[in-house]
Amino acid sequence: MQWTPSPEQTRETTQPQVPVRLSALIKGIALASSLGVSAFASAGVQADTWRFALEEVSGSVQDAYAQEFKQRIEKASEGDIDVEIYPYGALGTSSQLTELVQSDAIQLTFASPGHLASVIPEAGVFTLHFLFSDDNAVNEKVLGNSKAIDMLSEAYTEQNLQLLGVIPEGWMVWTGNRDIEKPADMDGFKIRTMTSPILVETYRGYGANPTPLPYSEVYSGLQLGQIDGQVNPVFAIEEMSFYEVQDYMIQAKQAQFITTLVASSDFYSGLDDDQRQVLDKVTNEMRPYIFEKQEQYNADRLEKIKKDSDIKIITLTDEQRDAFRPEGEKGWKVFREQAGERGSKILDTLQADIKAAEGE
Ligand code: 6CS
Repeated sequence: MQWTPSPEQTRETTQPQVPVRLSALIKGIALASSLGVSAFASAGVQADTWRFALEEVSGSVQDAYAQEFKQRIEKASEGDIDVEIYPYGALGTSSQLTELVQSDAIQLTFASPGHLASVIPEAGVFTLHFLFSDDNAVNEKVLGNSKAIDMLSEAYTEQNLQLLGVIPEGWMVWTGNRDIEKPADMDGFKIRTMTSPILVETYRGYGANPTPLPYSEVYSGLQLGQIDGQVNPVFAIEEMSFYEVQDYMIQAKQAQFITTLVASSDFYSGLDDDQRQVLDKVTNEMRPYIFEKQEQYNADRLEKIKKDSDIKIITLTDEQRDAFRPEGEKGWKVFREQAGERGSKILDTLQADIKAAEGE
C-alpha cells in the first residue's frame, strides 16, 4: 500500500525544521532577557500563556491528554491561563522538548522515560521488562499512589523538572519484518529503541541489535530496511503508519509505555497559589480520563490495523512470555547500576506495591 504522510508526519520528518525553530525560539528568549524584558512579552504572548509540547502527533494519546487539559485549565482558571499545544514536529525531538522546559522556553511537555533516562536514569524504571502487572488497572492504581513516585520526583527536581504526572499509554508491542516468538528469534534483530541506554542494554540482553533513534526517523528506517523492527503501543503503530511497512506485530506484554508530564521547577514554584492549585487539581483529575482514553485508542487502532492491512498479529502465550523473562530482566541489573541507590529503592518499592496491589 502506498503511504501518504499526514501533514503532521510531513512536518515531523522534516528534520532541519526542528533545530531551526528550536534555536529561533531560544534566541528570542535570550534576546528578550538581555534587553531586560519578559521573554513572553517580547514574543507577544501573555505571561499566563502555558506552552505545552507533545512528543506525539495530533490525534495521539498525548494529544488527547493535552486537549482535555487545555479545556479544564482554561475553565478552572476562568480565562486567566491560556494553554497552547505544540504537537510533535513543531518544536523538536523528545530530548529537545525536555531541554526547552528545563530552560524555561516552554512551560510543559511530556518526557518519556525511554528517552529521559539518558538524563535521569531513575526514570528508566518505567521501561523495565516484566516489572508491571499483566493487569493494567493494577499498574494505573500503583502509579497513582506509590511512594516510588515521590522518590522519583526528587530526581526530576535535581534536573529543574517538576514531575506532574505518570501516565501509562498502553502495552509495548514489537513489530518486525520477521516473527518473534522465542528469545532466539531476537538474535541480531535490528530493533529501533528509544534513546535510553537502559533500554538499549535491555534489548542487547535478548541478543538483539538495538538501534536508538528519534521517533521521527522510525518510519523511514523501517521502509528503507535500515532497521528490522521497532516497539511502541498499538495506537502509535497505527498513527505513525509503522504497520504498513512491517509484516508482524507481536504482543508479549513485556512492558508498558509510560510517559511523564513535566514542567520546569522554576515555572512551578513561580506560579501563584491559585494557579498552582488549579494545575495540581487538573493533573490529578486527568488520571482516570487518560487511562480510559488510552485503552479506547489502543483497542480502536488495533481494529483499524486489522481492517486496513494483512499484518500478522501474534499474541504470545504465558509460556512463551516466560521464556523471555530471564533475558528481559537482565535490564534490571543495568538499571540498578545506572540509577544507583535511589533508583534501586524506587524499583524495590514499585515491585512491592505492584505485588501488594495484585493481591488485593
Ligand atoms: O517511540 C518513541 O520515541 C515515542 N513513542 C511514543 C508512543 N510516544 C513518544 C515517544 O517519544
